[in-house]
Amino acid sequence: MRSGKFYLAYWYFFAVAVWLFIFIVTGSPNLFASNFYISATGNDANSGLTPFASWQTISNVNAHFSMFAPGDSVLFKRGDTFYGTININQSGTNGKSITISAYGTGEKPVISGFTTISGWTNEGGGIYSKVITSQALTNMVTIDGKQVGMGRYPDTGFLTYESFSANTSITDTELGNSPNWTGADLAVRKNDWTLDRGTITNHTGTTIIYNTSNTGSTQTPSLIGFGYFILNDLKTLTTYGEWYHNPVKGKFYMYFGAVNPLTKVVQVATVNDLIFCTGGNDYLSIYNLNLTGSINNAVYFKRVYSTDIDDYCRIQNCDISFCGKNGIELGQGAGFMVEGTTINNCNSYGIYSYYASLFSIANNSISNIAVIPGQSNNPQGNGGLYFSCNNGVINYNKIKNSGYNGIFIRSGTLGTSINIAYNYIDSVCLVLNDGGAIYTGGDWTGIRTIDHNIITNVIGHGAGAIRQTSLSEGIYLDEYASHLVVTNNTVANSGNSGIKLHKAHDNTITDNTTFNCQRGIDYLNSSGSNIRNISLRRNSFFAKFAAQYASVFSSVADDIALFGAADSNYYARPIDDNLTFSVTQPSTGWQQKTLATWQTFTGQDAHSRKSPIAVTDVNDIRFEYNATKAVTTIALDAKYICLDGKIVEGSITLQPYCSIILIKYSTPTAINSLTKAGKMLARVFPNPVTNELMIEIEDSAGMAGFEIIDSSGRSVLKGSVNEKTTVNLTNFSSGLYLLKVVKGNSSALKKIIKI
Ligand SMILES: [Ca+2]
Ligand SMILES: [Ca+2]
Repeated sequence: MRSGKFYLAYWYFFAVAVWLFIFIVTGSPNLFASNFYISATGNDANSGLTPFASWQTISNVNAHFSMFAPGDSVLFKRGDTFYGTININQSGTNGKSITISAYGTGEKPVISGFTTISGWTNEGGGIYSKVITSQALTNMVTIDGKQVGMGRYPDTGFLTYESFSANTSITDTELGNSPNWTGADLAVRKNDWTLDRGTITNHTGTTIIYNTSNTGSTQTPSLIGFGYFILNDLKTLTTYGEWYHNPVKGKFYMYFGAVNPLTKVVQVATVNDLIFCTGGNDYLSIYNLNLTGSINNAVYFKRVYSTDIDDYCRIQNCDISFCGKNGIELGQGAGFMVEGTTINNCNSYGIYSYYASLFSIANNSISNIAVIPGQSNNPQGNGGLYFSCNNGVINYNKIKNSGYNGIFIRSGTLGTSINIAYNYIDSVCLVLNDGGAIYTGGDWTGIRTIDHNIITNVIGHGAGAIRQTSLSEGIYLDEYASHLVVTNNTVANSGNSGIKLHKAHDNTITDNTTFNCQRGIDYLNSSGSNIRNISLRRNSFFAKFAAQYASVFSSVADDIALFGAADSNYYARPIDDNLTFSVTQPSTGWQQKTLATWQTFTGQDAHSRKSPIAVTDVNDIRFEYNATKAVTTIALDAKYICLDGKIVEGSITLQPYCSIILIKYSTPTAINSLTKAGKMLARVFPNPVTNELMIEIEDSAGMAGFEIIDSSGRSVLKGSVNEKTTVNLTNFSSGLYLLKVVKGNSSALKKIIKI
């Protein structure tokens, strides 16, 4: 029988081998290919076959697209801007991709769907308008290069509804008849993870009836007290930058107030997608383009039918920005690659795939995704990456500022592997709650590896929700998540947990670090007896503040001791290192436990430890991480102790995608010194001791021996010290002990009080 580890390696190498093959065959030059050139100063009557006979427009490219052959390239001139949608309707072949890219020197060519507004009409009241041509209701507007949200009421925050009827109406006792919002849109928070949007079909008095058929949402509010706001109505335009677009009348409005609109550059996305492909075309390469300003997606491989499969499509070294929906959407396909690409300011996802296999998403920078409430057409979800997938890698990406999840992975069937490693994810769940920087769930048999990711600032926004606290997690193994290997990750500053398992089973969680999270590790079994076979080893769960827990275990059954095997972890809260476990189960209710009582309760964590020392000031705790590919050196302003008891000073080095927690360390005072004839031999700290006793030899050269003798004169522990060592006295009875240290011909004794 093959071990899980072998299995994982096998499939990983398989995936890499296939990728290398794809790269070699599609990356080789095609001697018989044609290049077609397009420049802003070209002429569509030209042949397009040389830079001097270039075409001029995207529409001319589209008119010729069906004549392009495998291996052909469509090249846009660098420094120029082109408006419209490139419609792909041809496939390359294995080794002869059809390429859309750049030629010349300078900045990447811009494929833009933006219309820049000039010649405003003053409508009075600070509102200006402009007749524009747009393919649909726009969902992306910028002022001076910064995205501004659709006009809304109220301008910020949420109103609260006091009752609701199914998925069709809400009643807000503070809402009046005027203005009447019939015909506007309703953005309604229905639960922690849903901000739905629908058209208001009737507004009478305090009640709004709405229709969410356009989003397909069947969600019903879970409780009263959630929030809502109104948008997509001219009457909402009351503050600078708010806009309203009426595509039926072809008119765009913006509120400027006293600001002169001529002093502002306003751009409105008027094109649905910038690169569009449907019907299933393969071997397409998109390189070196700047794609900006779409109502929907910048790059869209559309899946209408299950036969719309776009295989071996690659996007590399592109800059994608200001997408009303997704940066890149792949309906379905194998061999999908997005690398070296920036994706900024999208209202739904950075990259979304309904189904991908053999994919590689690497070295991309994705930021500001779904951060404007109500601007997404998805009632749930949204975020950096969404993949329903088998066999692929998500490596070395940087994801910053996401309205909901950072990376969402679902599926992974038997024999497949999905590797999410070396990503840096910062500031997620800014709009919705109950999500994760890395979120996955489902009882899938393929192996998902989450390795060496750095996650900082998991927010879990409470705006519009009843619950004003975070329910968001660094790494979230939600319902029935199985066969995950979560290893060497760092999660810092999570409003809820660092790592959460909700009814998850058969997972390995090793060598991770959580720092300054409300809950370091969090097991929640909310029904049945679902959490089993979890291996939890060598992790460091570090609570910075006294109100945080190193670990939280709760279950609706008395089965916490059956969750799996746990050992050699650090459960540390040096500001108050006692009741660091929160445990809830039916027979005992909620209890706080110390490491020692946890060990007794579960029989687990025999070699797990608390903080090596206590602190009285959290400012003595220092957390460092390295979210780069290079080893970094960090200068230290003082002497520090690591969780394993190692003392460091001067500087330390951090390996790529690693972190370290340091606690300021003072050399123990004289009351802890062991002396022989007035000469310092060793120090011990702390004394009195609760759990761990540090023995430090004064002259670090050479080995020393130690022995602990109890009050009856019995030797209870012996060991050796090379410079220093930590001795765990957790399981010792309280009372007086004698510590003997022997070095060379010298020995010294010290009374130790165990409390
Ligand atoms: Ca407003
Ligand atoms: Ca109300």
